Amino acid sequence: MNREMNAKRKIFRPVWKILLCGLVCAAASDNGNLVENGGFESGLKGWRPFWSRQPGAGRVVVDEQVAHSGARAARIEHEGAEDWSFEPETRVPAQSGDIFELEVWAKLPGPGSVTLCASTWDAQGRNVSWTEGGRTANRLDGWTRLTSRFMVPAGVAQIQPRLIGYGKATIWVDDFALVKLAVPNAAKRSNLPARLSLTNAALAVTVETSNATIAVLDRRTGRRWQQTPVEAGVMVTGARAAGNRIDLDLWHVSSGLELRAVLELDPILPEFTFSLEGDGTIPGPLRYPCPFASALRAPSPAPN
Ligand SMILES: [Ca+2]
Repeated sequence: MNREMNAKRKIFRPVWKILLCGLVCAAASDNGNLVENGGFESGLKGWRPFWSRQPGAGRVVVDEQVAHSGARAARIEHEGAEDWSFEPETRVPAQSGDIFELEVWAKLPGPGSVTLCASTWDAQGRNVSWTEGGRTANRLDGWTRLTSRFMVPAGVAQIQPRLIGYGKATIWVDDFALVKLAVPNAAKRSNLPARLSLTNAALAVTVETSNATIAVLDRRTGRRWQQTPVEAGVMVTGARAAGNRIDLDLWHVSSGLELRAVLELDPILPEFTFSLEGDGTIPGPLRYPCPFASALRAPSPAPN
């Protein structure tokens, strides 16, 4: 194993400490719902036709016996083994940094899954993501509220809320909502430095506060590793450097949680640790810290 590889392995020894317990999550209100007829009281008006990967393998009907609120809900019946999609006609202009919350009440007493999410589209009308902010549920015996909150990534000009799922299922849905949220004061990031760096004899580690990514320069070889901000879902709201550590205040968009991160660079060795903690529960996997995309192109480590 050459020296560079040895050094690289040592660089990527981050320590992920995540402490999350109990959280109160803000709810989308009826005010500002951008989806017309999200409660299906006007039947399927304003909703696109049901789509199934296997043509003819499913449908949506208006159920007048089972409703979460009002007199009607939509019942999705899917007999196929693959995926399906059901979405309102709503497509909303959006820009990077906008925050949206999706909400639906669903009942899924049998097999199958349902995912609340949005597809995102660039200014040329090309798809960017099919499952932004995806929140997936299986087996919901009673009416259950599902929510998803996401921050619009760079390069997105429009969002399209949707429900998708996989497999044979009968799912009741009602009170679907899409709300654009005000960015909280804590996330407005006044007086935030653009970047903070730590340096020792071997490494220079830089945090970009605009997208919460980390870049690492090996000062001995000139090699640089850069994280890619893939659906990080966090916003830096505070950043401070002192001694050999950087403290970050982070806002986790989908949960509303405030997280704290500490990056510490060893005084001598080509190593740093990254710790992350917060109090609360999060609705899905935490996709942070971001991946070091450039490391994917590095040669494979030698077998042990
Ligand atoms: Ca209803």
